[in-house]
Amino acid sequence: MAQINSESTVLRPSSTVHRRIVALAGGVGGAKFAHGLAQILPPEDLTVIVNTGDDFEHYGLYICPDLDTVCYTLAGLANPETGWGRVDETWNVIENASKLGGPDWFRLGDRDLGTHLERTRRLKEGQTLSQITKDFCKAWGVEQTILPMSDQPVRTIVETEAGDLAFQEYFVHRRCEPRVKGFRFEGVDLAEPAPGAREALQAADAVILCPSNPWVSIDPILRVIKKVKKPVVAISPILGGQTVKGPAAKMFRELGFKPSALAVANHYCDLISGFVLDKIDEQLKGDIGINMSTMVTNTLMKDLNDRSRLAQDVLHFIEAEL
Ligand code: FO1
Repeated sequence: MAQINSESTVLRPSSTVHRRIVALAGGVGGAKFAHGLAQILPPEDLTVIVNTGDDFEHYGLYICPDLDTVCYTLAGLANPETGWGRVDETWNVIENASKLGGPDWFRLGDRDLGTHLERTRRLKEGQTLSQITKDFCKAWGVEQTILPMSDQPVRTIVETEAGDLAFQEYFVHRRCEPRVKGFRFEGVDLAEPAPGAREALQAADAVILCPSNPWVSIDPILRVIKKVKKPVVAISPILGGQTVKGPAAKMFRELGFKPSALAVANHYCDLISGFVLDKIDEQLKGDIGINMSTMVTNTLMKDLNDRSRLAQDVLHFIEAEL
């Protein structure tokens, strides 16, 4: 077990199995698990490919919520209360803009705004999102490879009974309230995996689908990278029929599936050879596909120790079963 001293100082365990891992991630759950992996694996053995379907332009700035959530979390800079945005944040800019009539439904903190300003400036200069992310990671001391799924824009559109909504409009502005009918990922057919993603997948011993929303965090990445020829393990983001955070369970229900770890396993059944579910769902183990190995463990990540313990469990499962 890793010994964790503080948010950013973690002693790696000495007796850990080392494997080259590519993790696909989006949202806060994905970032927390990726952080757990980062405590266990040598930095050169971990590549995180991050969903960019949630990206959008706001106040003329290019915002990449999932990419920033993963980077801030691995850098020890994430806001521990929300999981997104920056720790020790202040809100002067958004509050002043709001007093002048600007929108304040998407909370951009002062420190976070520095990231969006500099990213937007560089994109306008012609730099790619993956180059910018690499430079930002270096500045933040993130040694792992963090890749946007693509340098080309892909936009998740949530098809709802209230009409088609851009992802952040649905997720933050409308608080996931409209009933979901489906999803589409605009631009996905033209999007190439970011430079380095194919190579990382080729070199990987296994690919891990983090406990992120299958519909809007993992599916867009899978659509961009298309084929995965390595063993794939998924961790259920649904425990006891619910998500810790976010609308995944509601989405399953509205699309006609009873939300459960089993529904998640079925969602990925053509792709995965291993599935990790929470102890609370142990009774579902027998119903999960016969072509799949399963592991039951505690998947709740309440603190930093939970993240590295879960990552360690998943790496041992990969070693033993795949
Ligand atoms: N989520 C919210 O629920 N409300 C917000 O105001 C909000 C602001 C925000 C700003 C920067 C950022 O990187 C993320 C932010 N998020 C906010 C989270 C974001 O909408 C979601 O985490 C993802 O897009 C879903 O994976």
